[in-house]
Amino acid sequence: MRTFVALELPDTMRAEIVDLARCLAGRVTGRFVPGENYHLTLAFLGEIGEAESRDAIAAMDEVAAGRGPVRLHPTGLGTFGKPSDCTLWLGVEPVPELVVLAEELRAALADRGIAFDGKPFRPHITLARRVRLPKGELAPLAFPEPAHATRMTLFKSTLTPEGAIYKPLYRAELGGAEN
Ligand code: 2AM
Repeated sequence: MRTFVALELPDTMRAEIVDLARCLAGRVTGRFVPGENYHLTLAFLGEIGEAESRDAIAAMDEVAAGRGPVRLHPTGLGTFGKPSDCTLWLGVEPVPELVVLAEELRAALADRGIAFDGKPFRPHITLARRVRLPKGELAPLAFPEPAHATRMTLFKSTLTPEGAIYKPLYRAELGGAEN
């Protein structure tokens, strides 16, 4: 199965990002991600089997133990790829608690021999893919308020012609709710 570990977003922030994406959808063309699929990836594992998923869960539990919620502070829009065909995302400030969480998770996965995409961690929430950006600046937009993530989740990703379907396989709690 195709998997990744990500932070789930608090409901208020998710709703605010849906509003932001709605504004953007009026200004750029692309395949917008449905709100229920928003997440912030910490490690993309790709294809793994049952044994590796058990080890990944153990790594998540080890890293989540004793850790509190992680602050998510949206910083602005960014893109991967060329302006005529890019991925459009909402960037999140790489505060130490978030960067350390990703680093510790990746180290705990590596300790168990689990491979993952080793690209440097750039915290972001993908809003749309196959985006064609207009020339010039996008008009001012309302960005979501900072909030705290309380769940680190192992997701199974099933790719379909209509888009990816994400199913939570395991959730590690990051302390109490503090939104
Ligand atoms: P993206 O949103 O920037 O594409 C599920 O695909 C999640 O894992 C997405 O958040 C995706 O980031 C991320 N991801 C990281 N590395 C990936 C890779 N090599 N292939 C697919 N998705 C990857």
